Amino acid sequence: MDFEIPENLKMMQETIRRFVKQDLEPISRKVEEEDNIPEEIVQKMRELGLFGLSIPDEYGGLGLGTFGECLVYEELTKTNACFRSRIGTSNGIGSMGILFDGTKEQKQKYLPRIASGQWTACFALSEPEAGSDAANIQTTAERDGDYFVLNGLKHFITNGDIADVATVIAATDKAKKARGGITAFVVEKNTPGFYAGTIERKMGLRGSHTSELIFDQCRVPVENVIGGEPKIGNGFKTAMGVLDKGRLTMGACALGAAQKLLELCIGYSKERVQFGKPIARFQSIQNMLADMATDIYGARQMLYHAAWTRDQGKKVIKEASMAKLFCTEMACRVADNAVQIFGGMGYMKDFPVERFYRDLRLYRIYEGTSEIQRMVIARELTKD
Ligand code: COS
Repeated sequence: MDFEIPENLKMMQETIRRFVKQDLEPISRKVEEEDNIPEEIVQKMRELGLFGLSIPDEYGGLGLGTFGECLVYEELTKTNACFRSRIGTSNGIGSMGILFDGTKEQKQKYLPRIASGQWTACFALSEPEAGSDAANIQTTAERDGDYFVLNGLKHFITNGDIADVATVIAATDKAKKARGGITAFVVEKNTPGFYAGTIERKMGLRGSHTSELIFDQCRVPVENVIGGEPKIGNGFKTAMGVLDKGRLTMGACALGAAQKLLELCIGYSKERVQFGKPIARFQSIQNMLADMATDIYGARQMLYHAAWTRDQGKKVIKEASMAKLFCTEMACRVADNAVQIFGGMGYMKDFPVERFYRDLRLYRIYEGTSEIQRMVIARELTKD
């Protein structure tokens, strides 16, 4: 077992740490208040290559493996979660379907634009009737000669309102559902009949927009089926493959936030004096700090191992779900303790703890709820 992080990834970690400290942290509150990331910050993200972290270098990305990507996200989520979210769909679920299953032409056309950050990609799976039950997609794609005609409504789509291109999962044969009835498409902004609807109002993750996407007689050429004609009906598997990887990166986001909360709590408990001594000297606070650190330590080992296993080319369906489940549940436990340690201050908007607490709550829901992760793990454990 070699737990040493390779030199190139250590340098990447350092770069992101500096970026977080110098550029992101100072504007974190402003972004929260204005619900918007300034364009100059997005431009810096482009320059750092963040939009193409895991897109291979032949398409202009940095070509990091899953482990490297997790390390970057872990650093990036030590500040406001919206910054990671801005790049996350492009570099992750919005483009991975094209990378894993797309044709050569699709990869050449879309991946360089996405990797450079010139285009933002999003992933359109969720619908009012297809949340956890992802196969129950109601958006239809009916064949009409060399086109498919898409009709339906997607919701909760991260970056939906700003996306230039979307990976869209639609039903091409409702009866067949997950087994041959669902197809993945690449749909470009400005395609007639495709537009963003309401921007949803959320509990947290301000600065990152989540919107509806509407398809109204939207004609998409057959060549935009991800993987082309032979992959018609394969969209459920494309989506699941994308989510397997996405779940690992979600774990990394939760881990980074938890680590930051622990650091804030250690600092605060050593400074905050009550009953004549720093609260860090009270056993009740020490117990909380010890539990937080132990939780984080366990989560990190699990996540790194699962990411590393994926980088060895092995399937990690069960491990990705375990890592997402454990890291996100762990981070919410840590956030709860953090609010407790900060006491009244932890409930105030003047301190970042309150924001972390709200933002982290989403991690147990999106890209598959904790209940879905348990279902996936149990199925993998009991399958023949
Ligand atoms: N990778 C590749 N293929 C997969 C897969 C995976 N992770 N998971 C399932 N499949 C395949 C199955 O092997 C099966 O194909 P075969 O019959 O050829 O073997 C097919 O897909 C259908 O699988 P299954 O019967 O398990 O589908 P279900 O409808 O029961 O649903 C879950 C499976 C619950 C795993 C799926 O609906 C899910 O992940 N839901 C959560 C969706 C989600 O995360 N939403 C969040 C919003 S998206 S950001």
